Amino acid sequence: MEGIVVKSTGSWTLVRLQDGTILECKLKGQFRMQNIKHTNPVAIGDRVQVEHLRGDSHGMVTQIRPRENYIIRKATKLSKVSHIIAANLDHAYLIATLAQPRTSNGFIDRFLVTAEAYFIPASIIFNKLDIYDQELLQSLDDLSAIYENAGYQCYRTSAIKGDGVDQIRELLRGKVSLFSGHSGAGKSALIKAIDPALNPRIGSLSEVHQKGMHTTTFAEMYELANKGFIVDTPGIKEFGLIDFEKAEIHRWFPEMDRLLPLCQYKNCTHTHEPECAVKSGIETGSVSALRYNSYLSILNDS
Ligand SMILES: Nc1nc2c(ncn2[C@@H]2O[C@H](COP(=O)(O)OP(=O)(O)OP(=O)(O)O)[C@@H](O)[C@H]2O)c(=O)[nH]1
Ligand SMILES: [Mg+2]
Ligand SMILES: [Zn+2]
Repeated sequence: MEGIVVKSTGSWTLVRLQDGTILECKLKGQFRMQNIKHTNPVAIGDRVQVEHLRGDSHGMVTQIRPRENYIIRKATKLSKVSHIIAANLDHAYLIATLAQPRTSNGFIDRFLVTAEAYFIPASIIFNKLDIYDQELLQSLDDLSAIYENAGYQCYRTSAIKGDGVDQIRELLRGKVSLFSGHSGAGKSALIKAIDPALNPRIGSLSEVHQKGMHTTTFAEMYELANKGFIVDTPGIKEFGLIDFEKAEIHRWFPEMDRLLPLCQYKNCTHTHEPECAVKSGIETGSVSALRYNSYLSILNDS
């Protein structure tokens, strides 16, 4: 039988079979051995072959189909092992907030760079709109302009009040999508708002730090009423990048990559070189200094 992995806890893998039933499965031992670079041998969204003996309460994953794509990160930039967040995705959404807890630009850019490098279309959803004051609404306008100029759609929602939720529901229709972001940004609350029939656990915020409480502990794929699939993921603190070559990093900043043909040197790193189109772009405003600083920081870490 064929199915899609909808949850994996290490010891158990839940597979959604073609008829929609969910079967608890074990993994054949060989998968654990094959994939030592990754912490997880099977990822959410993997298409798998399952053996299910009559009368048995659980099945066995016997084959993992080659992935069309996947998105991956390290827990921190120093980690040796990487984690495949999900596979076979149509779109990845970063759920960001400007308050409680604020999502940093560095985090947003590392997420976007990874999505670019793994060829997964990405967008940003700014959630918790209901708690932004005038000043935050102004910085939201500024940030959205920066990211839209770079080529990323920005959306605004309040999972609590319901603003913007209809639009997101339509984006997810018939697609396999991922929600990622910091703990407490409202990934699970947004999923609940999109499809009230679903019951992902929604957390609280710690009173003192206004940070999330790591409520979602395992990634899980939910089926929406509109035939979309959405992967809810545990909040992450850092988006550790997978070893990039210094020379390739600008390729994952689309607005900088576009300018490379205008740089004097074909292998311009946009740092010290003369006649650099990216650096003049910062002066004329076609490249944001914020994004350029993220680029430098990633370059520096690689
Ligand atoms: N004011 C406001 N609060 C929200 C909104 N969305 C979520 N919250 C609150 O933020 C807290 C965290 O929400 P969750 O949905 O659990 O956050 P999460 O991103 O899934 O967090 P993890 O599962 O820990 O990664 C809860 O107290 C929610 O009620 C929103 O749009 N506005
Ligand atoms: Mg959650
Ligand atoms: Zn350059």
